[in-house]
Amino acid sequence: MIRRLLLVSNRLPFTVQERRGELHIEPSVGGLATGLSSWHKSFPCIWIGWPGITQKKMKREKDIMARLLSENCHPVSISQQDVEAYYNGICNRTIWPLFHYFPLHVEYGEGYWQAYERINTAFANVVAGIARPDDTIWIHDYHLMLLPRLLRERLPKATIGFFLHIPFPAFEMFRLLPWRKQVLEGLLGADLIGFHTYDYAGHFLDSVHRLLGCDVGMGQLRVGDRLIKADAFPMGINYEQFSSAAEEPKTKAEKTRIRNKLGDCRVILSVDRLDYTKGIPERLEAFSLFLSRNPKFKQKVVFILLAVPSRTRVDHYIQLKRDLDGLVGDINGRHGTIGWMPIWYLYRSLPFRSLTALYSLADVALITPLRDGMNLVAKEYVATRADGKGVLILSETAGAAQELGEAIIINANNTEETVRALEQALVMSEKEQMERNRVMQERLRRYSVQRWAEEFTDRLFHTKNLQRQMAEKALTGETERQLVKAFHSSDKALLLVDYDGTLVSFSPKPEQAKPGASLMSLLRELAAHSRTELVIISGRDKDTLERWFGRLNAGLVAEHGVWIKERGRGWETIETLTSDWKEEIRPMLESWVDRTPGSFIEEKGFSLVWHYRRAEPKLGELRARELINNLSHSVANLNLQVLEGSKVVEVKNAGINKGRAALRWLSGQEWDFVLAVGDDTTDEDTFKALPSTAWSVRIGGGASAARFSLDYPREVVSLLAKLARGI
Ligand code: ADQ
Repeated sequence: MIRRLLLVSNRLPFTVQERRGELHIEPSVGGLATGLSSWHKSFPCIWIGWPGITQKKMKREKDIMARLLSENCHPVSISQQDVEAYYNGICNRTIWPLFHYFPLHVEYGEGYWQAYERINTAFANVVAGIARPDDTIWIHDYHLMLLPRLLRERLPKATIGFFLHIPFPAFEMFRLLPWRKQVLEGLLGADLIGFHTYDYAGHFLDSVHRLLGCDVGMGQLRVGDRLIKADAFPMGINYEQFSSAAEEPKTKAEKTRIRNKLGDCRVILSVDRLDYTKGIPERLEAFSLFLSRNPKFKQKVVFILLAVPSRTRVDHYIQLKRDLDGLVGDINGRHGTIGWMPIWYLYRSLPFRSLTALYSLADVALITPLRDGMNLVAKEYVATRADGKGVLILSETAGAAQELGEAIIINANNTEETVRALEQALVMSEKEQMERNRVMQERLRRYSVQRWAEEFTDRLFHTKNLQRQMAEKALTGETERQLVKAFHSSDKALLLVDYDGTLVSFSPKPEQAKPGASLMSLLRELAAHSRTELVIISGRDKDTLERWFGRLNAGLVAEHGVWIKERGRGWETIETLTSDWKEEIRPMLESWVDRTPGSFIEEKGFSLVWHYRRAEPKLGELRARELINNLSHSVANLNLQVLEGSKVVEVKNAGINKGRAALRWLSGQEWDFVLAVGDDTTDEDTFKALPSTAWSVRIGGGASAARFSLDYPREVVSLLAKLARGI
């Protein structure tokens, strides 16, 4: 449950504006604040953001600042110089174009980046100064991607969510950013990272995997001992507000006023911020071609192009404005007649009443961004049409297209397709219009902006709960003391310990993970004790284990149980195993090595292993899946099994596993203390073979039959040292 919410976004829900030398504060129109109005008022909420004026003015205008504070808005001050490098620079000249797949518009500059770090730090200082331990912190958008980490450093236990309102681009695009790792690390300070679509969430996880090498699966990953989730939360709108608007007398009056001006012309409408991502010139070209192809629509249709001024200090926007002015003039000049102007071009923001009046009279909404995180205008149009009429044409590269599949979906770069869509829309029967809209309206009504916010915060708490459960399983403090005490007071103790990933961390090459002198001396201490039996249960081949541990007074299990060596005895194999199957399987593995640079085959006595730790991670995972699939056809006939370890796929005789090998010790004698430690799926067989009183510890996260968990091999070594020290 939310006790108090700290909403952090670049802009506050109030804008400070200068009129005739005086500053006024006004609620920002549209956006998050309006959408969330009813939801975020149901509990204490503080908003942190930039009020839109410079540091100097903020200092001068103390009463404006006091008013903002009385509205629960905490301003972050930004100097004029930083507004340039941060807002007009890195945010709108670097991140915005790159994340919207406009690499040629991108400007990189070290100065921009430094401003980004500075402003994110300024935000962190303000938030950390306000935050209390039970606050929920929800950070919004691309201006603040470093903030989650900066806050995590200051408030390690905080509940932090992050939502990105623009697309997260595919790896090939994202990798172009010089500060790509810092951005990912910044975001990973959050507990939950939300995106509009699954594609964006997938792109993000893909980049985390490839650039930071983190293992990601099922939309989650771990950084240190913290679980982090990334998921899709398609943002909705305040449905009731739009659907009831058309019925309100003021909207109706406005609609009549506009209709009188239009006569009986059909209306095509588009509404956007004036931005090169919105595909406005392409849309106008398509409209022009539509008029040329369909002269019967001349004087019968009007295109109302509503563009809100945006980022007017950035060159590409200045140029776009010039181009549009020219293009609109061209088309009106070419197709217009006295008394009929095909394009009505409004370059301004309209109040809610006028906007919804336009939505409710437009026969067609032509929403064709080249790239858009979501696009709320498309949703607002459908919601406003309580009469069920109207046709939405929407481009597939808007996030909203994934939810509004009943619209006419087009590729905004395909002029022909856009023209055909306009033709189809203008002759579509009312029955079909209503059928399409009904389905979309139902969806939009259910998944409103309130629901979006609830789902996001619920999921954030759920992630926090998972973290807590993981922390409870962690073998620390009191539980660790109990384990050590139980061991020291036992008469007969059995220690079943895996090697790779448990006693030592993974190395790029298997032979590099040789035990060092201090680990060997610790193992010798444990093995030498008369009341304790140490068994190293590994997937390694027996020759390596013999070389490293042959002289230890310990039991050894090689190749996941194919070979067993009890204390003071020689190696024996538990079954009559064959290895002639290798000739059949090896060529398949070799072809996987050829297709996966960095991978290699390891041959053990009774198994073949394909290693892909050194391969490009994404390719490695993909090839591993393919290999397992392919192997499944061959192994059934040959009485073999396929084991998936950590970055390895191993083929071996069926019926062999570490659990079965462990039984050799477990069933042979009475133990009053048993501890098993391991790190991957092959160790789960050991855990499952243990009596319920045994202690079991899995290294790393993930579901496990083990009772406890530790994060790193160094913690296992420290635990074993505590056992050895008291002996
Ligand atoms: P935007 O790029 O601004 O938002 P959009 O989602 O369409 O794009 O939101 C625009 C908002 O401004 C709408 O609520 C709309 O009603 C309003 N608006 C637009 N033109 C207007 C006008 N002339 N007068 C008045 N109001 C107008 C970013 C991302 C989007 C994402 C949103 C929300 O770029 O992809 O959908 O955030 O996450």
